[in-house]
Amino acid sequence: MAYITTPIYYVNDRPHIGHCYTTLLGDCFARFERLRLGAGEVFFLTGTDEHADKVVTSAQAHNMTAIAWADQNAEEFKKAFMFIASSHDDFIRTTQDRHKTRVTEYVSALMRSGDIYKGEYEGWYDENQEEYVTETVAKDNEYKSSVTGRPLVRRRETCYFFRLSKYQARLQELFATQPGFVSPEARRNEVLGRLRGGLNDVPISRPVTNDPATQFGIRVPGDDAHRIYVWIDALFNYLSVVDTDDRRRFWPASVHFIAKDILWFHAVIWPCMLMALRDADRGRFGFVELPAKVYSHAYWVRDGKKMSKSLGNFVTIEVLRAYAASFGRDALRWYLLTQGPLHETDADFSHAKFVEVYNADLANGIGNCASRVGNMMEKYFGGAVPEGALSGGLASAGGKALAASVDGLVREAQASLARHHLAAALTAGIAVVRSVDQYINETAPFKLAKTIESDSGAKQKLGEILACCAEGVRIASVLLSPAMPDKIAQLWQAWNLTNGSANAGLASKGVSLADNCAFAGPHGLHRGAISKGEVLFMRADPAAAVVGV
Ligand code: ME8
Repeated sequence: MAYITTPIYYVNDRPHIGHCYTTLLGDCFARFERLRLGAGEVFFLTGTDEHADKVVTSAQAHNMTAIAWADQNAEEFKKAFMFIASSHDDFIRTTQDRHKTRVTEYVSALMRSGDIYKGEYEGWYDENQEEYVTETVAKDNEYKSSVTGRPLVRRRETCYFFRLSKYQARLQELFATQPGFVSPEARRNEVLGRLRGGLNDVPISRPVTNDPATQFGIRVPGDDAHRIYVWIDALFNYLSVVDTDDRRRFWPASVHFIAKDILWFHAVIWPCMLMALRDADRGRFGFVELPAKVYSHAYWVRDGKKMSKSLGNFVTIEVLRAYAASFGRDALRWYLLTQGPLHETDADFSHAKFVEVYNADLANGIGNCASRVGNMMEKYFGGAVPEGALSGGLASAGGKALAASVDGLVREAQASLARHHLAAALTAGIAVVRSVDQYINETAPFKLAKTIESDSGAKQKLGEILACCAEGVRIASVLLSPAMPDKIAQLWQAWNLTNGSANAGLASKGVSLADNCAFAGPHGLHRGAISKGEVLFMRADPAAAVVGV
């Protein structure tokens, strides 16, 4: 069972590369998990976070109601995720009743148990911005508003708190007993460092006033004068969506993909909320185990600078669409997935790098290799893998070496996946292609083909070599399919693999990824009807511009 989530994104504006990236990570990982476990065992969730003040403010600026503005932007997110071929099983909007009812239920349970209580909040308030700022931010700005420069005022108000402090010891135990709870390591250390400072209870409500921004949100149960703070509302989405009779089996989440900006909420507040909920009512919430992992990636930047509205340097959906139009959607996915900020370091979106990676991995990599092998198979054997050729090929020293190399890379890919190192898993797929290329160079089937008219032994040998090549390409295609679903589907069509080996549906029949990818194993290409098909990726000219960018 696997349950994979992305953040739910604010609908104050349209989606950009950052949002697409995290959803793409979730998608690629979900596709790998479906290969490993079968489609029915995987649930992948993305969606939008709507009850934010900034949604109301930007709606007002567009002369629209908050919900109409949210509707419009939620549609943009859906379209963007359809464009990148996200395979999510559900799309949650926090303004949906199914979510709101659950949040009310969860908060009520926590109020009953005493982990949510009414208290007084005191802090530095920016009157113009209508928000509290933390002590650190206030101090850094000499107790003035960072926006208007006016003095901050000390303000007290009644609100509801979550008893976070009570969970400090249990949270520390979680970090000790589940060292992989937060990844990568640098992010885990960051959280541990902050935890040493101790945990304070956190306000989880905002007062409702005449200002429309304060009226958009879920009310605190039994107290209409307060609404639930957007973050508490938002985090609960991960649970509310699967808290139904048919989906509860998916809980707990196997991985929450997020970026480093929202790590504290996911690594600290969220697990404590879940512990509190479980304790509040074991009968109802006994199933609420803790998530296995919070995976926090770094940022996409442009020309070394963080993307921001004021700098106007966002890689927009239009830019991404232009790349997809020039190179294909799978090429865009490949670039984002393999060159993105998956680990600690930020990644630059670079045209030169895009073209370089496209040519190396795709046009000259899987594209060229599949086409060479498909062409020869069709030309010399009418596309039919000769009977016994794969086992024959495997008996030779070259075949054995190829099989060993491929099997090693498949293991490497699996180990990388277990650590959520998607780029490494995908790169292992390309390394399989490189092994096949090397085997082709060593065995020189092109040369051998020239002698098959006069030498029947040569024809048999050629069949054996090509069967081994095709088997290598098949295995590479399985490992690459989560990144390039369109192109690999096209290849499987041409190679007649949709109903047999390499089929993503094999897992549902109980075939493990390891067995699916075993070189010359039971699901290997022992037979087949391979046609050369169309070129998967045309070589790109590094000097050519991308139309629309
Ligand atoms: O924080 N590089 O929503 P949000 C990489 N609603 N990823 C980026 C990015 C960048 N430059 N910019 C944004 C929120 N992201 C809350 C989340 S979850 C319960 C509530 C991605 O619209 C990344 O995944 O500000 C980041 O964590 C998320 O968008 C923030 O999206």
